[in-house]
Amino acid sequence: MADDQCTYSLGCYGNSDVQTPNIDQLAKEGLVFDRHYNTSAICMASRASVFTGMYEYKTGCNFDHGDMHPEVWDRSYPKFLRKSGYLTAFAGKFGFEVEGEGLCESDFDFWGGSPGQTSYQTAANKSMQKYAEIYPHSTLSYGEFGRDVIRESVQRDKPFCLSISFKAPHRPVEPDPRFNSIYEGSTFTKPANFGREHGVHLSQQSKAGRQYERFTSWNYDTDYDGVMAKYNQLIYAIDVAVGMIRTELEAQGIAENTVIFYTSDNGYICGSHGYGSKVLPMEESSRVPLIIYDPRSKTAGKQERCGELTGNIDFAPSILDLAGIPIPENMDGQSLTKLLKNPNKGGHEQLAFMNVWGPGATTSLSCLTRQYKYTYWWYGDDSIEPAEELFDLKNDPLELINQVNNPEYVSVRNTMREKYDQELAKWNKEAVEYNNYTRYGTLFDRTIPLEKKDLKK
Ligand SMILES: [Ca+2]
Repeated sequence: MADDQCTYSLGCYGNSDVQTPNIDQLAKEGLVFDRHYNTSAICMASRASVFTGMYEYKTGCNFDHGDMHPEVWDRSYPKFLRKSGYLTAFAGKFGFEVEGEGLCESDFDFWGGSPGQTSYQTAANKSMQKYAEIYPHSTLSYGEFGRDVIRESVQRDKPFCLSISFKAPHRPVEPDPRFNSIYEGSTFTKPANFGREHGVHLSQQSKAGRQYERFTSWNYDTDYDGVMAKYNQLIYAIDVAVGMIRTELEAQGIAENTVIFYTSDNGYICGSHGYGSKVLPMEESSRVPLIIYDPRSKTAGKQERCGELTGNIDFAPSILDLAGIPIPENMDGQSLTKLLKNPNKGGHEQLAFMNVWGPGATTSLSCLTRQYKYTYWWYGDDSIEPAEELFDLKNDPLELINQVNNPEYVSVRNTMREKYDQELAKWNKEAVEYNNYTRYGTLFDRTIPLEKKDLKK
């Protein structure tokens, strides 16, 4: 799992300006998902959902909100797998802490994890120091950690579950200098929705956070090629690490019996609509790469793609399913293994997307279906009115036209409002009562007037 990697940063997702040969090869051999979303597009909350298969309002875990509670962690995929006899391994950015247990190091047989944002300096990541001499930059150190886990598991003749959470390409911009030549002097094609002129139709609320000013303060407007060269260089090293791991699986003779997932914890807006960074519900930040390679599946080697709706809440149930462990009912996600057999049948009818981090104005709830995305921006003040966005992603994948006031979309809008209300009802019913989640049941309610909402963050 990468950190802050946008979908359009890989050859297998249509970018011909980048070099990602190992991930592209994985895509060729596996199944590529074209509509995979992180239901919260921010590091901490997304990782909590990945581990537990639940929406953020049930993990109760995000920056500004609080740590995960131990009873939530107890139902995470590493805990279930270890109980079932798997060796468990984790390296990189864990992303959250569990109350009273910290990083849960003792739940893993192999530990290369680190607190907080971790460091690109391998020597600064305590659990990874033994790799620092050969791999002073952390990205390749995680590849080497992976190789060690694979070797050791084979020696012990035990099944294993290895989770690597790369720091790359998250800021600070510190790529491994050994790859400085890869994109030297390169130019990169801007996305077709790049720039402020493609953001005028987006809500005022979405412009109230730091994502809007970062279009200029992070130089997407003035130095797009320079910024993207460094970003893509960070991803290039992940690609090399993926190659290291796959080579070791082959060398140990277990490549035909090992399933690989490749994804990112959230997407990244690199100047689309005149924004930068993540968090917001737009495609660039909420949608991420997902490749699953199961050498035993029917789709393996057929270069197929999956256009069904999937989410980060699906990882835990999928991993349990692959291991033959029953999926607990508290999980919101579903196993993706059926899609590995038939990529045209399955996935979600609808998914929620949420942001409850950052300034109150930028908090919002969205409902996604196979074709549409509806967002309710509840916030208002002297200059901003509550707003709705409706995008027809099938006919407008770049989100260039907000259809919410288009008479031709009245019936779609009404249906999407209903589906949104269903997602909100789930929130009201199931949100944890701690860490400040229940108040959003009122804030996100379309039918409660603004003056009855508590605007204080
Ligand atoms: Ca992230």
